[in-house]
Amino acid sequence: MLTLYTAPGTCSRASHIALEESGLDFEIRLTDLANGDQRRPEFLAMNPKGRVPALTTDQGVLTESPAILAYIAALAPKAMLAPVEPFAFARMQAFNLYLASTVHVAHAHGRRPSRWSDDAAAQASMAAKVTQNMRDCFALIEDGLAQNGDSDWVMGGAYSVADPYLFTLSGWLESDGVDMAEFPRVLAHYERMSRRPAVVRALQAEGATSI
Ligand SMILES: N[C@@H](CCC(=O)N[C@@H](CS)C(=O)NCC(=O)O)C(=O)O
Repeated sequence: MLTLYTAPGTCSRASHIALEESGLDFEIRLTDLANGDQRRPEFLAMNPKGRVPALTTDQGVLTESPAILAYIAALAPKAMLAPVEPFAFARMQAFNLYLASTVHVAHAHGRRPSRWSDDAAAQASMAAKVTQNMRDCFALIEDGLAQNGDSDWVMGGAYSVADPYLFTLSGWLESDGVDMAEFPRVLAHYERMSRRPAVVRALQAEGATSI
């Protein structure tokens, strides 16, 4: 059995949507980050990183969104959630790793600057850069989407696990001070994703009242 530890509105939403798309049997454990669930001993015994997402499997625990997303795609080949051709698969991984290592980290400087400095002025200074950094990241993503021709999806061909991942991080733009309308292709992708039944189911399970 697969169990996803997830928290509403966080990066773990991408893995949750991918599981909904996959047709696999799974359950979710909602983790209350504001309440410190992720720092409780029972959570840390499962995932010492103290973060979501974490996916428990019969073979052990998986962490890191790009790894979980690729695993879900590999486990459910019939759902066709990742390209099979090696170069296309590597390109999807490059996109997902950019979201994890650059876009997510840019966002986190606003929410959790204490990860990088104890100095209040340095924290404020880092937080002040979030809007511009997110805008720069999404300008790059928008340019990438522009090269997709008629495709509705991030990788330019079929839907893949890159789509719920982009959808999830696009959802952070407003709180980071960026109007998604600055990026028409990102906005159209977000709206398209919002209509997918798997996305609606995942958000309902999170208890989100609106998208
Ligand atoms: N590199 C990890 C990052 C995971 C992460 O930072 N998750 C956040 C939510 S978006 C979290 O659990 N934060 C809780 C905390 O920092 O205490 C990934 O991509 O999955």
